[in-house]
Amino acid sequence: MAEDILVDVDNSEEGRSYWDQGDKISTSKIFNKMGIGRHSKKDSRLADGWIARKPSLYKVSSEKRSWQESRDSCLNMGADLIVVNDIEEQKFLLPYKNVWIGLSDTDNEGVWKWVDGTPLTIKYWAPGEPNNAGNEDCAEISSKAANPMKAWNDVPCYSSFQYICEDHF
Ligand code: 2F8
Ligand code: CA
Repeated sequence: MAEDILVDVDNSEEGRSYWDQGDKISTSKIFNKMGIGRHSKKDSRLADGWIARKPSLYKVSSEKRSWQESRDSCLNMGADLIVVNDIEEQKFLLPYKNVWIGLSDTDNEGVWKWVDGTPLTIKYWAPGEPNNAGNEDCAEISSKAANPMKAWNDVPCYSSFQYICEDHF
């Protein structure tokens, strides 16, 4: 947030100023009056196709990448891969298949970790997963799961999938 300072009002162009000559006005009031205050990060994200679901914003990629390249893409946008914190967030994922989520066990086989460092507590693995069938260290939403609420699957991190970035309001 820019520093809010008091400035002198220049009323030299008659009829064009909102304030009287000699007034002191704060820059935040000027920006609000000009509409600049409405151009928040959230607004520009929404204009760019991000989906709002409090307290987060999500962007579903159109392109496919490896897990790490997907994560880097999210980080480059000031976000990260999605962290599924509760059942409501898992429900939000229902329409999306074959997308990366921010979960991996690359650092320590069998110890699944979210990108934000939170431990894996609630889990929505498909039956029999994660099975590490051929060095599978990254998690996707499987398109083959019978129950979409139990659909996570571990796959090789070099696999190419779409991905979901998450940012917070
Ligand atoms: O592509 C790897 C993927 O292959 C199968 O799913 C189609 C495995 N599922 C079962 O063995 C039930 C996945 O575990 C594996 O990740
Ligand atoms: Ca698997």
